[in-house]
Amino acid sequence: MANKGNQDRISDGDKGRMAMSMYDMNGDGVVDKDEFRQKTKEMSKGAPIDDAMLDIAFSMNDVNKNGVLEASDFEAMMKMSQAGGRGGKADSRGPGGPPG
Ligand SMILES: [Ca+2]
Ligand SMILES: [Ca+2]
Repeated sequence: MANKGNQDRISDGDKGRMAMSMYDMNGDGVVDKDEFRQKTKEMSKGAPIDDAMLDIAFSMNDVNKNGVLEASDFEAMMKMSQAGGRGGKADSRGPGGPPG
């Protein structure tokens, strides 16, 4: 592959797909709530996670609200978090969210 000197040039779409495929356990191209739960619990290494909290996280990630997470959902999430955490112009938004 020819990617000399531009290793950082991964498009948002690619990042979205990569993030999605991390959660997509059965490889059907979408992440359903079950996969999301399983993967999140797996990554939390035994830390207790409320199913209710997972539901909230899932619906937050499901940007287009069709009940499953697709690459485009992850892409949209990434764009949102980039827009918020880009250092520089501080908005009058207060410091982050509440802890927990
Ligand atoms: Ca899947
Ligand atoms: Ca979706």
